[in-house]
Amino acid sequence: MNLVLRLAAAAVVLAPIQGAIAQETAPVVAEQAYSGPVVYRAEVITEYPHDATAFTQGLLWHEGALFESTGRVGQSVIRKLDLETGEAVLEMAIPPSQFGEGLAEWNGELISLTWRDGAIHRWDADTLEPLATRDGYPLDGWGLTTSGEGLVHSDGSATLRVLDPESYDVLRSIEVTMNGRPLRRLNELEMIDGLVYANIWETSYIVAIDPADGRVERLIDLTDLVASVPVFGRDAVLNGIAWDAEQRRLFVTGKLWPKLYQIALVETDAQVR
Ligand SMILES: [Ca+2]
Repeated sequence: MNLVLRLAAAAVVLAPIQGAIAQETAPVVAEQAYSGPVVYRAEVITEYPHDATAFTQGLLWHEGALFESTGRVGQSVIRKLDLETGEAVLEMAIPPSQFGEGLAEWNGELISLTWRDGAIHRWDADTLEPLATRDGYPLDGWGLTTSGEGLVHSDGSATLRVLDPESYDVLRSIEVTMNGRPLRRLNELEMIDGLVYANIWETSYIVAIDPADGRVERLIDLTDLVASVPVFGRDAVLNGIAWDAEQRRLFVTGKLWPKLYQIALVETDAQVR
């Protein structure tokens, strides 16, 4: 086992995240001084309804409302949600042949990715009217958020890319590492207080990455929350992070989850090895 969460005296193996760690790298010796991420657990503050048919790919908070993008061919939409009811206030479909992915806001426009269709769509954030589409984007689209530099894009690998928000040119790449090892499967993203938070696909973990050097500074263990969600099937994974910067509220949900949660992060003594 190359990744162990040491919680008090007990050692707990974080098996689900091991697939995200590149296998070619050597395990870190457990006796070394700890330099890994600070581990947090999540405390649920409030739970809200969420459309259990929504294959959530992108989630963000903008001007007092929640916005979501969903995936699956023929079912992919961009929607503005009422937080209290989970109902869509506005909804627009992306072309039915395309598989929707991540969502970000930039200067009053929403920008949405597609998985392997090469299309990046722009939408008016007030009306969700489609504004423009760029075809031919060469990479997988997974997650998207914004930083002061531009867009931050994930493609399921351990590499984040900062994109020019107009041309989508890659301005720079960020190689993400945890304890010195590449961390793959970076999925839905959210910029919070200078760190890029990322869902790790098919795990119960969110990490917070320093965009300057790619180092994982925080690991949020949502195992208990995920276990409490009444969902079935391997696709119904934790995915979706939104940050209300004004009220400092952190929201998470998952694909096909019937609930969306406002959570608080509680620091623990656990360590990731
Ligand atoms: Ca997000």
